[in-house]
Amino acid sequence: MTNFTAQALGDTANDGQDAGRSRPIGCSTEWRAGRFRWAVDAAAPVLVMGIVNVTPDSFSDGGQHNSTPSAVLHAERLLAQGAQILDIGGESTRPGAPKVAVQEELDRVLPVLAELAKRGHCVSIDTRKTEVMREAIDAGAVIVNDVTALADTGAVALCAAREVGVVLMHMQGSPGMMQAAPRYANVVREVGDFLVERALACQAAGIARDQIVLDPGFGFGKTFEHNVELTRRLSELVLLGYPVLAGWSRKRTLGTLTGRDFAAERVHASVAAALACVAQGARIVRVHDVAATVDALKVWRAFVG
Ligand code: HH2
Repeated sequence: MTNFTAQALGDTANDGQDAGRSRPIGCSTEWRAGRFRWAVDAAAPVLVMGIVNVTPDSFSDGGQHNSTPSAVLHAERLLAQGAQILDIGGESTRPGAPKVAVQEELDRVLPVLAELAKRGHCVSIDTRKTEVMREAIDAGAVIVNDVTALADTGAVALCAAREVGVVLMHMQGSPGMMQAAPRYANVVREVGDFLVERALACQAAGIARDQIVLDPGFGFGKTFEHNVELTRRLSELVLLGYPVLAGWSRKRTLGTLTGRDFAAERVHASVAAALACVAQGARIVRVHDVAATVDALKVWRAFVG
């Protein structure tokens, strides 16, 4: 068991106790007094965040939904399959992915996001850029999902002022170089410490605790061994007391484990990975294959918890 920073465990309140239970605990999204919250709720099912990449080059679905009508159709399909949140992204973060200019990213995501928000869906924006966050929130996004944990100038202040939910993810390095030579003395401890520091910085800037979700960032500046270790010990991050999001969908480590070179062939592996995380208390899973994941979670819930 890793000992995270003293601050981390000092204020986990009831969340920490819940998270320590042996059975998975759900989480829901809600708007209360005009504000979005992650409502941690023992009775709620695990949330499924469906991935909508409006990009030409995402590692598993690049180019499949990069026109507004096809992305909206895809999103509606994911909702029909049981997704509760739609995560809209306009810039690939795969290893070595090129940077996308702000305007280009906005042109990709805004029409899709605005249409889905107009239809009343719970929409999250997957971006690293404060400018994109701002316009996305104006267009109706209620969650900011950032693989850099709101590192961009003004991002924390913006999310605090606009009272959106945030997903703070850990990444070592940046997508261009992150897989070059990731190194950790103790990967679980370092990821946990980073996430708690970011969560506390967000809280100090005015983001409410119940708007914060943590994510270890599988595949982001981590070797195969780091990813396996983090997954096997995810319950230690759950004990930090914030809802944890697991984003294993179709990633390369799953290909290594199964011998599947093509990302689209990693559906079964992704479902198994999602369940391994849920078994340890993850409350949100970010997935491409919503139907398969939802079926698995229904069976899991009936048989396990
Ligand atoms: N993974 C990806 C992108 N965004 N966000 C969070 N919170 N957690 C993740 O694990 C995560 C993420 C990479 O997956 P994908 O969006 O399918 O690929 P790409 O970045 O190539 O578009």
